[in-house]
Amino acid sequence: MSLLPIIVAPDPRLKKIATPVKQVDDAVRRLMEDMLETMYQAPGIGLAAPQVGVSKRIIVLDVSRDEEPAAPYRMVNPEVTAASDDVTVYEEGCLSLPSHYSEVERPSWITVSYLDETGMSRTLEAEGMLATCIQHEIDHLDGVLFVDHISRVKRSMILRKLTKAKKTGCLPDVPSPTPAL
Ligand code: GNR
Ligand code: NI
Repeated sequence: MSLLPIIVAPDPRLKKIATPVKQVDDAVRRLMEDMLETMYQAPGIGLAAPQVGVSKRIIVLDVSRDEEPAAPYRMVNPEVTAASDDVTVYEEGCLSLPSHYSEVERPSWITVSYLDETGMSRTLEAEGMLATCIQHEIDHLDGVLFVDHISRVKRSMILRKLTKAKKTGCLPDVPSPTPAL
């Protein structure tokens, strides 16, 4: 297992629409294990492949509390198939927007379909923090960050501060992969 560098916004790699996975193979399973290790170490409650520079529709999450047993989810090609009309507001954070938090309104419960790590099709009904986190992670697969759900003024302020932090070397610079010749 290995830790993967997490990309911090603003970065064009966080704005791309990720590609569906064709086969849940060993490479996909290994990536999900590395993503879980990276997420737990951060620490975070979710992580999407585009955040580690992989433009594929893969997310991992674990919203269990510290005193509870670990409850990792590994989801390939996740899709929200139903969502409640009623909404809840959570104070959201994002590993790609370090040190910034904002209240975001999302459907209170959702039904999500996905492939698990064996390639088996599954359906999950989620509410509370789990529902919020799944929606936050699927947003990443569509190039959407939580700041895209808040006012333009707040969004610009957060992105400007992150740009400045990167320029002053206060945030790691994750190198783009060398293009293949
Ligand atoms: O660690 C995280 N916490 C969090 C809190 C509220 C709503 C969503 C999240 S997800 C975030 C990790 C992350 O950036 N996942 O993409
Ligand atoms: Ni995030």
